[in-house]
Amino acid sequence: MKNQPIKEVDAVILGAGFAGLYMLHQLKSKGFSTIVYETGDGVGGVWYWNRYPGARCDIESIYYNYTFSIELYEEWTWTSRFPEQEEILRYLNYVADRLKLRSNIQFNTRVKAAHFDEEQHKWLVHLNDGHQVLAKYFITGIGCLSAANVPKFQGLDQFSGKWYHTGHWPHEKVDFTGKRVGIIGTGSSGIQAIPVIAKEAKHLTVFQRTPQYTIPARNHLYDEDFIRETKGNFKNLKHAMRNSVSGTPFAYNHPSAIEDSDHHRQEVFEEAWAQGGFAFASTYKDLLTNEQSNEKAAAFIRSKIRETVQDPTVAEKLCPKYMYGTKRQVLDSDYFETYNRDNVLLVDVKESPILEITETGVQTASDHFELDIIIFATGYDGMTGPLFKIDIRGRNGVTLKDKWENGASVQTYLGLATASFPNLFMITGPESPSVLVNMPIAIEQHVEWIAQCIDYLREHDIDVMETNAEAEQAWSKHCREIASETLYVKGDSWYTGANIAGKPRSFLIYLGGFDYYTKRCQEVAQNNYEGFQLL
Ligand code: N01
Repeated sequence: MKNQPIKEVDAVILGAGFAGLYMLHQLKSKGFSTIVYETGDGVGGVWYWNRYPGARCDIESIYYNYTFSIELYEEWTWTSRFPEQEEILRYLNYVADRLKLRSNIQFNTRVKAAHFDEEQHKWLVHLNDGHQVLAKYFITGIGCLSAANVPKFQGLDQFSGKWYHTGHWPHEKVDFTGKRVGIIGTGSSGIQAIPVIAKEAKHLTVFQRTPQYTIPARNHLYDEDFIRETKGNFKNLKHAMRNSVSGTPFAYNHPSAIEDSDHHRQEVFEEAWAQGGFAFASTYKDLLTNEQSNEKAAAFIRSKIRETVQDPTVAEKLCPKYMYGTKRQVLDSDYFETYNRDNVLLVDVKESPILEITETGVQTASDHFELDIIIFATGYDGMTGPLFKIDIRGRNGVTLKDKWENGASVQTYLGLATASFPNLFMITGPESPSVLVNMPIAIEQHVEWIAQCIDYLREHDIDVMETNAEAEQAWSKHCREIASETLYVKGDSWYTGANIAGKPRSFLIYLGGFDYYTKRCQEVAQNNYEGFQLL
């Protein structure tokens, strides 16, 4: 491959999900030569990979889509409140076709490495097929949850049945009929899959390490009137979402759970429980800042679990004892009800850990479970994981992984850029609001900022843009200070990296509010990109 001419473009984008597609559209519209590299054989990103049974979104569909184009919003009609993966994937395919994006996407291609060439001021991007591409701008749109975590259980290679990770689900249907299935993990993915698989499998064993606070999604079909009204209200909706704390048009309803009366608080929680979705998380502003308020929410959910699950011993095992919301809020459809089925068994692997995978199943400290299929719903190496999978090197050949000390000292400016890595932009990178905001809205804000910035660089004939060490130190400090006032940092979750053995603990989500964050990014741009050196 060494003698092949190196292709050159203005921008290389990684990933053809929500982020990569819109970034491509923006840069194409502005006349930049751009190529997207995508590992999968289709568009969709997280919605391409996550095809497991029951996969659906936990943000309501009418908010979980692009808002940059009224035409796209009006032409597409969602069928239900929380659509299944297949429908969201169809939506992203529709967008790719409607905006004629496919010709700039190279599928089945993994970017192995990207090295900044200090002489040319360009990124040399290495592909898995041996080709190299030179790009002025290197933009990552690889999401925060794309590095699957399959725990290193001893013996997995000797298992004679089939095993799957939820984030790498096969395209063809996995048939559970007559099968003994085991599922490890009870996060969002496991909790969505469990009720669906239980209905099909002969027997389902759920290996739970930590129980979850999950709220009924209460999915339902939309009717025509609702859709008409929503589309008619597009401008207001877009304004509300883009100027909100969380990228959805919701605000917190009440200031403090602990200061409310017992009677009223119960009414508020009951109403939110009946409403389903993220209404519960928005009941009181202090659920994630005050431990006593938090415990009120936690106790309410535990009472619902005890009401639903018939066997009191099983119900107790399903009751979380840590602080509500410090792991991501899960939405479910008949999750706790599933434990009332005769063909479902809950195994507490904190009490009796998994020792190994055997040829025929799972061996815990106390029992052996015979299985035909094992499903790993064991989550992801979040936030830094997707970036560290690629050999990204900035100035002096230093890798991102080394600069950030394997995740122990991540520093970014606005979650968009990091010092010594010129002309690198991260869409929803560490220390941006990312996963605690409605992702398509967070993505739109980043993409528009990056596109406008690249346009500015062209207009002003600027070759290199690089954040200052002082600017990123200040931003990272600001992120940490805000996070330290919340209960998030006390939780063991993928938010804090605690789910991955040996991963340094850090909380890399900006919690100052999406609205404030957007204004800050706008100010930086208006002040000729203060905090960046423009050379
Ligand atoms: O992953 P998770 P996920 N032995 O990390 C357990 C988004 N998402 O794929 O809690 C035994 O939440 C682990 O146990 P513990 C959403 O943001 C959204 O479910 O670490 N168990 C946990 O129970 C979500 O938060 C949607 O003790 C092990 C589970 O595996 C994020 O993706 C749908 C283990 C992993 O849960 C990740 O969700 C799906 C081990 N060695 C995902 N290692 C929607 O939009 C891990 N576990 C609805």
